[in-house]
Amino acid sequence: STMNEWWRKSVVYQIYPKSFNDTTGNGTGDLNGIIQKLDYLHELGIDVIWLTPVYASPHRDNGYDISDYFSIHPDFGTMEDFDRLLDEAHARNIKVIMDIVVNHTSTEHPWFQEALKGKDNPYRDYYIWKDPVDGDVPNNWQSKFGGSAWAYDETSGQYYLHLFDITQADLNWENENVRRDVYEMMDFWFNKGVDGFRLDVINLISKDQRFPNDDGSVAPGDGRKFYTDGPRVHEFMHEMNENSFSKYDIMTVGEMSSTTVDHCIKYTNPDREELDMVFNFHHLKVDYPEGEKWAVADFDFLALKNILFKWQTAMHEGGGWNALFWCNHDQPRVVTRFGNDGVYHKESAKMLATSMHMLQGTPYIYQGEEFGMTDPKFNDISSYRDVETLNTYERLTALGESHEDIMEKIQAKSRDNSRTPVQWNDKEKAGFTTGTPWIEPAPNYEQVNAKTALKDPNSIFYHYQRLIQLRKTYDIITFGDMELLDAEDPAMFNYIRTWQGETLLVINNFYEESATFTWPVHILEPTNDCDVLISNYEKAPMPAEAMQLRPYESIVFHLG
Ligand code: TEU
Repeated sequence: STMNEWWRKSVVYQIYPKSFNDTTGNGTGDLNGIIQKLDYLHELGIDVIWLTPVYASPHRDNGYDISDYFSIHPDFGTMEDFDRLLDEAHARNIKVIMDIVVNHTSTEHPWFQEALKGKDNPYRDYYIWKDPVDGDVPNNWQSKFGGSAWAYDETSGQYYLHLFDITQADLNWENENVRRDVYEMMDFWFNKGVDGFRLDVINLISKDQRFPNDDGSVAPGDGRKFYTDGPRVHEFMHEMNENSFSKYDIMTVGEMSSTTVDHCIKYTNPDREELDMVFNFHHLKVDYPEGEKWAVADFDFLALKNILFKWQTAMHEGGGWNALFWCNHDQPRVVTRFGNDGVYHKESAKMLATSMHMLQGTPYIYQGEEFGMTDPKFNDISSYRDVETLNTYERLTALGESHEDIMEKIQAKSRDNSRTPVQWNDKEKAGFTTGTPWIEPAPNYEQVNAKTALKDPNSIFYHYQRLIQLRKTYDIITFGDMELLDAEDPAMFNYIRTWQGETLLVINNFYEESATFTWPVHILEPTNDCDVLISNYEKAPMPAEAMQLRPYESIVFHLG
């Protein structure tokens, strides 16, 4: 049936290879570095690893600008290294999914190089070219990385579209040759034994062919209204599924920086044969005041919990499936952003893990999250590497903002927050490299590292290990209904899962201040045969009508 696929009970570990583990001393992580850590990942208990792009690329956007879909970037290793990684992972019953970027290619891709040769080149229409309008850009769309989404090509006197960096030219999905080439490329990787794809910004591939101006009715700089969930997006996803995915026992997850729950039900309801699950990011925009990412603001907890709850119930009712995550290579570290990376580092990291992993969906753990890596809070712009961050520094400087204000925003929101080297131990460069790392480790690597975590039975690592085990043991976590409790409470994220007479009561205090949990006696009695599946203090409190929760206290009671 459509509820027993392996990926519904899997936990996925996201690897950003550039920052994972370097075995050559060139300062960037590589595929052999991942092979070296497969036993560690097996110990954690994860089922799937997701590699962000390792293809040939000029690395203007760290590999999300692909110049050859069929080769491995030499910094990461060779195709033989990749094949060995696949074999070594499969030998440990770990599946491997790749990141695929088919909304755009690097402008160094041969297709784009051909397209530049002229309007009559057969590859010209692989991309989106428009004549100037009144001697200027074709419309007012803005690139996600700042500036116009149109770049001028002197030779042909036309503009090409780039929703991201100027070196990331959007593919023209109206062109069936593009679609055919993409599906054949996917088959190449599936035939090598790859177990699935994470599809980058896949809900942007269908553009409204009228290319209307953005009328400003959506969050500034996001522009999602005109190029998010476009007119033919579901047609293309179904065609991709029919031409490629459906032939293999694989999993697919679509990345949708912004979208709607109705579209996500359509993307993931199995009857539609499109994707298996989707990432959406609305819960990760609750500290974007008026939709503005580049601002320093407390997060809106009520919005956070109600967005998570809305996606849980709507997708459950609609037959959709969520990817569950707090962070990835584009987001700040969750324990700094939504928890406490100081005194209550351990308790808050465990609370955040439990609050996400007890939901319905497939959980994703981002490298280093499993032992509580934090934002690096670098003080100088020279420590940052990300193109979006560097563009933002320039843009805000030009707007006259002070260096201090800009650095505060960058410390809070830069994508480099999650791209510093994984902290393996307390040695030089956190055990990531013997050379000069492409980006410095966070200053706290002597205290926060995998080696220390493995030696501490109360570490965040073993909390994640147990959460992963619980998902395998208790079907209620995968299949159960979800009911939010205390919806208006300003500090607790409490919910109930029910399934075939079993009940999970999940209680999370999101803050340092003590909170009073009132037992939902209308649903179940606070009896002593409620066992505690997992908690984040030495001793969990006994069930009682009113329970005083400690800072960041998190408890999962099981009944039935
Ligand atoms: O990111 C999708 C995206 O919309 C980004 O703007 C992301 O949501 C934003 O940076 C969060 O602040 C994907 C990849 O994950 C990202 O690394 C790439 O830069 C981007 O697509 C372009 O390929």
